[in-house]
Amino acid sequence: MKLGIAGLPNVGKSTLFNAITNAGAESANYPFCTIEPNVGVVSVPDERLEVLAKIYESKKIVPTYIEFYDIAGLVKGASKGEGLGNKFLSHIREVEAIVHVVRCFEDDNIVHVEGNINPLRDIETINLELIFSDIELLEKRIQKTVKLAKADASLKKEVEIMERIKSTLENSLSARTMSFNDEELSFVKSLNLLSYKPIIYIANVSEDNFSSDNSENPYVKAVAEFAKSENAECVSICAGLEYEISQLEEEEKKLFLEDLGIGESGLDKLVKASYSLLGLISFLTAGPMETRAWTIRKGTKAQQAAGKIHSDIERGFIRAETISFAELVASGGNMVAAKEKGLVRLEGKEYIMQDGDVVLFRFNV
Ligand SMILES: Nc1nc2c(ncn2[C@@H]2O[C@H](COP(=O)(O)OP(=O)(O)OP(=O)(O)O)[C@@H](O)[C@H]2O)c(=O)[nH]1
Ligand SMILES: [Mg+2]
Repeated sequence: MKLGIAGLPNVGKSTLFNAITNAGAESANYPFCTIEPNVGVVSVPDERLEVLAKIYESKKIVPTYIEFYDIAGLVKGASKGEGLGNKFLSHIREVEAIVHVVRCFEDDNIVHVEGNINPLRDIETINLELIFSDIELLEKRIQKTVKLAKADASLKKEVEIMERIKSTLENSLSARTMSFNDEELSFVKSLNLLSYKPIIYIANVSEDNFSSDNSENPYVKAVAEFAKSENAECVSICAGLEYEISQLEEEEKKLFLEDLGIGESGLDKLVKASYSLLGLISFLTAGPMETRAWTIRKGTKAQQAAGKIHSDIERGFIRAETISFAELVASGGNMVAAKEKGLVRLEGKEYIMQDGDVVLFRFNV
């Protein structure tokens, strides 16, 4: 489950990566500072854990994690090999979703590879490279499948889907702007197209006019509007500032955020949005030893979810005693009271887990 941080060179990708991961990746004021991707593991902020830990008097809290890749900057011509482009594109192909950093900060001291600030042009530059790379992939794949379809007519459908995607791409539109039926979807996903990967656009704004609400900033507006056209999300942050904040001690951090009038740092917002972008949700377990969040894909059934904790629990699954976090809190954190009110459900193995389910699995081995 990893996300790749992509964008033009020198737009603040490594700065953002370091702010999220504290990994200390090299960040410098020149393009192509990053060549090999940096990998960082980030815990997913979840306020529910602290509440549960209090209720259960847990000794420790174990959050869940996602991985970020800090990828090298792409430039125009990347899909034709410019600036090690093919290598960098292959790094993007390995991730499940893209965090696209777009420069929205003015700073004459920081080189912009295109000379000036223009978020929409930059988005288009990157997206076109992803699109070109996808077209090349599709052309090869179509050629191959057409041959195979001579012996196996069922493959004609695949050719038809690929042709349809290719013509969308040729109109400079990303594959993620298209819709597919359930049957087509698994094939489309298997193509692993860059322009079909889920994406979040990050408007990297300047520290000068920073506020918790940047929605009136014209650069941010432009990025947000574009994101909306792709049904994607846009988060505005100031990577430079977030990096500074990430270097502070917990107490200082709180004061600083209060000072700026922000309750939640942009990074927390970003990490949460990334988590849901990957189609992930958390179920929670709690007891005196630990309160813990577990990652599953949306739509996972109770028995498979149990397997996240231990394969024995999955194998010997009997039922899942489940209550939603909200209902537990509404019952004053009192499980006995919640049970009396009938809020604790006994779910079977086919139950589709919901985000924030607090679960006790009963099993038998
Ligand atoms: N003023 C300002 N400068 C920033 C901000 N974010 C990053 N920078 C600066 O921009 C320069 C490039 O930042 P990096 O994080 O190395 O950029 P990158 O996108 O990783 O660059 P490559 O790895 O070369 O593609 C550094 O000098 C940063 O300090 C910001 O929010 N405000
Ligand atoms: Mg970098």
